[in-house]
Amino acid sequence: MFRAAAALVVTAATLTGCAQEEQLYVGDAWVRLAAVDGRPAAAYFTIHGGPTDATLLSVSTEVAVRTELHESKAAAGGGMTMDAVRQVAVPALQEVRFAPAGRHAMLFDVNPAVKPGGTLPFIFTFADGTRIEQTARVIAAGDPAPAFK
Ligand SMILES: [Cu+2]
Repeated sequence: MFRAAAALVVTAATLTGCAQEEQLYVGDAWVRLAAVDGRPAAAYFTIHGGPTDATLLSVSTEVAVRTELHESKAAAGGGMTMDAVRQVAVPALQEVRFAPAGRHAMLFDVNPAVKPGGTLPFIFTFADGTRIEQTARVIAAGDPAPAFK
């Protein structure tokens, strides 16, 4: 009995002392391939701000020739339009979501060997030189967004 209780206390102390969730990191990354070959794919993810403000400069993957940061908006005449953005601010300890109908990374000239069901490695580069690697799940154009957790 006593031993079990002591073990629980140690576990709780370890979790509390772990500062990992306060570091800048990227989670829940996924890619929706285009419905038509040759059209760009889109990558979505959530950036979790660290202890200081950060600025995302680029997202890249070796299977796409070019990647741009985009932001979708409602178009004046109805429908959606998207603009390229040069950088995205990630305030300290805030979540910045890249999600359908909002911000995304657009992947141009994706290697046709990339198929739904796999994963792709991405590198996220920030203005202070930080580079974070994260793997994204790949889904088909018509698939629902994956549920994480
Ligand atoms: Cu786009």
